Amino acid sequence: MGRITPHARLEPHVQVPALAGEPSGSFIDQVMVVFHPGPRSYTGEDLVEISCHGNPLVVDGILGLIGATGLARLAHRGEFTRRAFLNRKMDLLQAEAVGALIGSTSATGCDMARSLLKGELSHRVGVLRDALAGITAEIESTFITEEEGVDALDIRERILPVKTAIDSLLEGAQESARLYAGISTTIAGAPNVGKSSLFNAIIGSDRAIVHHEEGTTRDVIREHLIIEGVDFIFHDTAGIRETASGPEQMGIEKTMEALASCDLLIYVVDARRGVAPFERRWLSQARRTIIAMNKIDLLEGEPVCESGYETVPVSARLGTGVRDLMTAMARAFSQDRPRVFLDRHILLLRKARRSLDSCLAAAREGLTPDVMAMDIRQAAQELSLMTGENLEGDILEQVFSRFCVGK
Ligand SMILES: Nc1nc2c(ncn2[C@@H]2O[C@H](COP(=O)(O)OP(=O)(O)OP(=O)(O)O)[C@@H](O)[C@H]2O)c(=O)[nH]1
Ligand SMILES: [Mg+2]
Repeated sequence: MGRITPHARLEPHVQVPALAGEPSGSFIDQVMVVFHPGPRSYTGEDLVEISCHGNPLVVDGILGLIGATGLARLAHRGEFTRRAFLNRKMDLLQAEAVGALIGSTSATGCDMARSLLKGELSHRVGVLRDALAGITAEIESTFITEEEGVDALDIRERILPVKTAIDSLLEGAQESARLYAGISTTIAGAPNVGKSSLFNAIIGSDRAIVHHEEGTTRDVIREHLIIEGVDFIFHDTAGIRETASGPEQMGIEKTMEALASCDLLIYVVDARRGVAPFERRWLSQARRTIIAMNKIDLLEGEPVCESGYETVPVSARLGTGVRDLMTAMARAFSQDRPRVFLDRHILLLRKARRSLDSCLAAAREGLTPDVMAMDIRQAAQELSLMTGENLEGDILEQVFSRFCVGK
């Protein structure tokens, strides 16, 4: 039977070179092994890690060697992290953070996942849940001792700060899922204003075709760029005009779709002409808009700014103002990163908030503390589900089935 033979005694947490192969002498690879005895391992159980050369055939060979012993099987999706969670090495929020970190395709997304992994949200949610549990315990003890206890006003005073804290966690949560994936940015405007030139100037290469004739760009062109730590996914689009027909019209329809679904619109105008009245309705299509007043090198005098929108004068041809535009873009998205960005967490926080709202409404209607206690208990329960206490198996299934094999 094949074996993995270390060249030295396996000390805990010390990497040792080893030979993976058949005792007869044919070997598969020279590997490194490290033994992590529980509980000081990722899963909390005894764990051996084998590092081999990065060829899938070598990996298959070693897995075959281990499988042939009949002592091991391949892990299921997320099984390592699931075991770590079940062995209390991390709470569910942190386990989900591992999945989010592995799955992130953007620097911002990695940042957000890391803060979740560090346990910042776990700590905050834990404090809020304990506060709510404390209040219900107090209300309930009044029933038993029949003493004069907390009244509705007291409860209201103590619930309000918890609700405010949940409100602040949920602030920006809507946008956070997009931040996690990267800011979808559309460069749009009338034909020939210099959209493709600006796109090229921003990404720093001649990716899109630039031409003095109108209607050059037909298909949406996509590029990814990190600016001051924020990920932007740029789309250069066909010029919008109302009288287009044929393939140009089809290009414009794609632009309109991109406008409505993007997180940021860079609307390019020719500084000599400014924003035409018919263009105002495009400007308001997007969630956020920055106007790039292009071709300032051809302008005599000052550009006319469109009120209500941040406007940056640029010359895509000379590169003037392009850095200012990029800084304005990053600034629009680089405020405090929202801590809550996974749907499951947003949903549970909203439910908890709803229960607290119902509790506050009960206080206003003069209902007794026992009615309020039910709502508070419910809210505490939602927060417990966030960190993974009292979980049903199917929630674990949902969380870990999104992981890849081997984590
Ligand atoms: N002087 C000057 N010319 C520019 C500037 N930006 C673009 N141009 C010129 O304007 C013309 C059109 O540029 P494009 O970048 O193709 O414009 P576009 O908006 O992508 O055009 P369509 O895709 O056809 O809608 C080209 O001849 C560019 O060289 C600028 O800042 N200054
Ligand atoms: Mg173009």
